[in-house]
Amino acid sequence: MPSQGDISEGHAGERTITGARVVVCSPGRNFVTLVIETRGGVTGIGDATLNGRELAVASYLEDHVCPNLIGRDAGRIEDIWQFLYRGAYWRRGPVTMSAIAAVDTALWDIKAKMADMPLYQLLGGRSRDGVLVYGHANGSDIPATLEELARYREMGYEAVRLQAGVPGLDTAYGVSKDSMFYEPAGDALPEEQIWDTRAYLRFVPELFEKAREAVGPEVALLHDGHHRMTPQEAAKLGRALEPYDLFWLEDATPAENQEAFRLIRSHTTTPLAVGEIFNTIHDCRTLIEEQLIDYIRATVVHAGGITHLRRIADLAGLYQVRTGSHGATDLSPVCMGAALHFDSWVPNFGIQEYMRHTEATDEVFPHDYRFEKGYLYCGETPGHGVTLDESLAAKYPYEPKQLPVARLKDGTLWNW
Ligand code: EZ4
Ligand code: CO
Repeated sequence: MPSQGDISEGHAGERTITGARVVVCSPGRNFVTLVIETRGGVTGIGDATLNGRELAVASYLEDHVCPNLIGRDAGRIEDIWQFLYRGAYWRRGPVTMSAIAAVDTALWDIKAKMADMPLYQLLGGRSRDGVLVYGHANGSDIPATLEELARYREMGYEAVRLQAGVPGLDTAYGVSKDSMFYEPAGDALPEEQIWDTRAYLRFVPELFEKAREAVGPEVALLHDGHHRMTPQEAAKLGRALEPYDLFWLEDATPAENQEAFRLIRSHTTTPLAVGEIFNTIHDCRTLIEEQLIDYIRATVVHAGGITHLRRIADLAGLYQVRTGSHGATDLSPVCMGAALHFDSWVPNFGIQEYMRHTEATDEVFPHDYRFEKGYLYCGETPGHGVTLDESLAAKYPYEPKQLPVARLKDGTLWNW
């Protein structure tokens, strides 16, 4: 491979990629991790988890990406990114972009370790001391949700997302049996849930009215519409929630049609967040350039790694759109570690989602980030600060699990 220039850059032999392999494990839920090894002995890891479609990314990496990495210079992060993006011919998509993200994250980990610096230093250094996070309070009804909210306040959270069971519906997005570890991916085949938007719209304003009464004006309160409303319904909800001063209303309507947000935006001042399922800058270009949203939720693992997320954040910064990265538990601690370095640097940071991983997950992925009084702090270990205990991971083999689906009362398939 003559074009890689690994002779001209000194010490390049040390950086030559000698191994790339995928580890799939399920310490409570499935995670896909890419491990890249270099001749000099430095290794890096990247998260490649795509909830409910894990093995597609594992195969994409094992069968199509890893063979392309061997012999390349691990220091050429940008060139490898471009090679994997343009070189596949087939661009974009969650499987491709999660695979690229895993490579990118592992290479940034390696570069930072070789520089003997925490990753945020390579991005330009800290813009802030700690990363404001929001936790998830959920309950089967309003009192149960408010109890959870109080529990998060006791733990020190300054920002809390509220989701509650809707009267008349047996199940609702965001509400589970074990509230501390809400995990939507359940069975090998999708659970079917029933959805009724009108029942939901009648209920949600009351939830936030009571929550605001309970916690006062300062606490940031968030809500996730999870793609279920039409633009008109979302506009109506945004307006109804204005008195309760939400930090954001997330995924108010599906966003394949970015222009759909014009209608919502023209009717409400409730801040809007979207983007957890986006995988490239093209998914949010109109949303950002027309200032149709306030927060972009793309994250390291599903949006092409640090290299691409930085491009999205820089575009967003031009339009006063801030970051609010996805941080559900189906993103592994590896993604969280990398995201916290990104968040510590990115000038237009807004907030970071943080659902606590289970103890089993934390043991499989030892990390140096820590939570204190509503903030997460990335550590000072060289790299992104997250490792993989492979022998422990081997004790938790892959388990087929998929996300639920939602249907309307008449059986029509809806957005979950
Ligand atoms: O449902 O990541 O804001 N957070 C979310 C998540 C998503 C899951 C899907 O795998 O919407 O809880
Ligand atoms: Co969401």
